[in-house]
Amino acid sequence: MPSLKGPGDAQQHDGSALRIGIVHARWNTTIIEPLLAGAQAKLLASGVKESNIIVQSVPGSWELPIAISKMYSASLVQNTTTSSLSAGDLLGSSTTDLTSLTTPPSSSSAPFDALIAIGVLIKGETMHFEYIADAVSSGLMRVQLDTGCPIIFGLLTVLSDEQAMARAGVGSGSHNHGEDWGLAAVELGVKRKEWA
Ligand code: DLZ
Repeated sequence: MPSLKGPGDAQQHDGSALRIGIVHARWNTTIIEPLLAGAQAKLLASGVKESNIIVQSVPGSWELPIAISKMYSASLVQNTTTSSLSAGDLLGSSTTDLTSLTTPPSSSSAPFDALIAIGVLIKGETMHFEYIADAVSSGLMRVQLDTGCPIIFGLLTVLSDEQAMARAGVGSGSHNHGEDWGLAAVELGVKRKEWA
């Protein structure tokens, strides 16, 4: 019997004309890595060119909204000037680790069609989880509505390591939610062009 959860039957969308940005937190790296790989795999499988997938990292999920916001506005600057300014230049070295750029520089200077924010919050003994989950969710939604750029919500908010692994495709029978986020980015990127 098919699962009640999930986005339903996968829609096929051609991502070959899209430029997609990913910002991921480094906190809980062992869970982040398969999620990131799953998202990248589905972007590539949908036809997004490797050179049009830009990946940056930040220390933790708290930093995702500002990094996503700056990454998007930097791509607008790139598109409207002949400057060689990179998204990382605007983000500033104090908040991002540019050495973690895991893909070659983009061949395109077009604005991003969609962005994916990836983070993993695992509940601990304090209120940290609640504050960060709430603020990051609101922050990402704000950037999405303010810019009109789809921001895919790749923030796992889980109560245990086991729940995190089950959602990152780690272990038998588990499902990698990063794959769903990659497909969602392509779908929203294509639809955004249609809505324009
Ligand atoms: C501090 C903190 C804690 C306790 N837990 C997490 C977590 O589970 N997942 C995550 O992505 N980040 C966590 N952080 C780090 C914060 O997001 C942030 O990077 C720091 O507070 C610095 O602003």
